Amino acid sequence: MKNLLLSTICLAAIASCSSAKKESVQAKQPNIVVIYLDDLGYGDVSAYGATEIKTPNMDALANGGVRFTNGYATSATCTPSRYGLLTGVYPWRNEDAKILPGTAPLIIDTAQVTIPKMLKKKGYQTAVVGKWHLGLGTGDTDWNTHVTPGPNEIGFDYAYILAATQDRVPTVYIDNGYVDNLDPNDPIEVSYKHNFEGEPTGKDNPELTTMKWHHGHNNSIVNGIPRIGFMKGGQSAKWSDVDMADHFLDKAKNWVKAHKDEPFFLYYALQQPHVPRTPNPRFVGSSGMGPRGDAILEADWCIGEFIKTLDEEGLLENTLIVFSSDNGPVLNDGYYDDAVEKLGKHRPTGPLRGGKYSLFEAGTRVPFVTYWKGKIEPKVSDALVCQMDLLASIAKLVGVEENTTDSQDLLDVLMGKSDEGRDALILEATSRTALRKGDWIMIPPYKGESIKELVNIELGNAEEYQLYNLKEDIGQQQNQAESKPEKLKEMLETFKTLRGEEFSDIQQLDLK
Ligand code: NG6
Ligand code: CA
Repeated sequence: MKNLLLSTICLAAIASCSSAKKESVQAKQPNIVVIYLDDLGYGDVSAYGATEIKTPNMDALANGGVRFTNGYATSATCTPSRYGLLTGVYPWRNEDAKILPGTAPLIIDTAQVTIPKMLKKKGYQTAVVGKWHLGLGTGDTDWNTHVTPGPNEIGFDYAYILAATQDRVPTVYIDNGYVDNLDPNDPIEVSYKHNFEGEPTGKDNPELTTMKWHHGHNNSIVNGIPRIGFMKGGQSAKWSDVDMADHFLDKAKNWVKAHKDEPFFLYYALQQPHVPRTPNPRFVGSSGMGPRGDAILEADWCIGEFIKTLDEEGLLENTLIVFSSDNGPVLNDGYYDDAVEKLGKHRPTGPLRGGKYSLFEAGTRVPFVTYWKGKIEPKVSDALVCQMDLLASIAKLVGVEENTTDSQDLLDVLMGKSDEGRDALILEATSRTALRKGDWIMIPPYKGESIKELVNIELGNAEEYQLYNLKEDIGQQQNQAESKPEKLKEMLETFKTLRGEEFSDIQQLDLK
């Protein structure tokens, strides 16, 4: 009898324990992963129509989830887009949200709401692995001590990053605020103003370079590649460019494995296919398109390996994956690397006009996919969505109250349950702004073509207003500003309301 009682108690205990376990598994908040590429174009992915390049792992996400055809980065360059993504705030509200040098201070206020900070309230583990480019420190950074504030201070528990871009110094990894592998006897010095005595540069020592610069990129030489900015010391800490993709992939995979039992948010920010394009030798020649194509295939492989890890760890059914790019494509972004010469029939912009830096569509309209195995049904959505909307949508997903003005809760759209996207969106390209509303885009007059010739991209500047119907004219060939004055007026009024009166380019607008 006593035995029976004991075993009944035992059984009950086991049952309650296993049901508690089940409950905790069921109640576990979904993981969220943002896979973010650098300069990947709308037309660079085969699921988005590329025919000369095959990206099976990006395609698996795009064809197995919601593939947005009107998905936007906030901006046509990196820093502002990343700012918009993480804070849910239009980057033009922050005058520092412009392409930053490697020495720039952190541009996100440590009191500001960010996706990782918001998720911390719900007990998430949070990490960034890859490209940062949102500034570090408070200015005048000493790279030999704790570099702070940075990602750890805006909500990331773990941050393994490169400070700015692959083409900017310091060319070292930063592990939770400390330069990885730094030898204290060989301290790092960094300057964007002057070279350090005796240090070779791309400009003066072309014989030491293995990659040739075309414009900019003629300062310190690291691994044979001339960079933007000057750097001295830190020899043991310098990254290996050709191993960067594998290195970040390992960090991302290991972090996920270590946190698989907690809800997690990972911002996996790959560096490809930004310049300098340095695919690992395994990928050299794989695309037939030179380093740019090879770097895209390398990134595709990384994504596949990363997804495999989620699968092996049994995490895919409980993980929302967002895949996108920070801005549109560019071929020659400052190095001679055959991107132009070996392009063949490939069109990195797809059917869109412009490219990186441009107010035309290819600047900001990017591959944008949401994937969640078993939760999101495959579909193609034409809804207007922006990366800035992830903050409010994720808030809804995990049940946090956040007051947001710019970021819109589009969770149902991201989950493929609704096609009601945004009504309107301000797009930004190197401090100029335009309005997308419904099927229309209005670009105010802007002057200046400074980088146009160098990168061979139309920036979208014109002396007159431009108004295009993107549904009928995705390539932006028919300017209807003159023939549709009523539409133009309506667009200008919305633009003015959304941007606010205080902005200088608004004051120049002719609102007759
Ligand atoms: C530009 C660089 C370009 C690239 C870009 C930032 C020159 C001439 N050009 O200033 O190579 O680094 O900044 O790209 O230096 S982004 O994707 O990070 O915005
Ligand atoms: Ca970029």
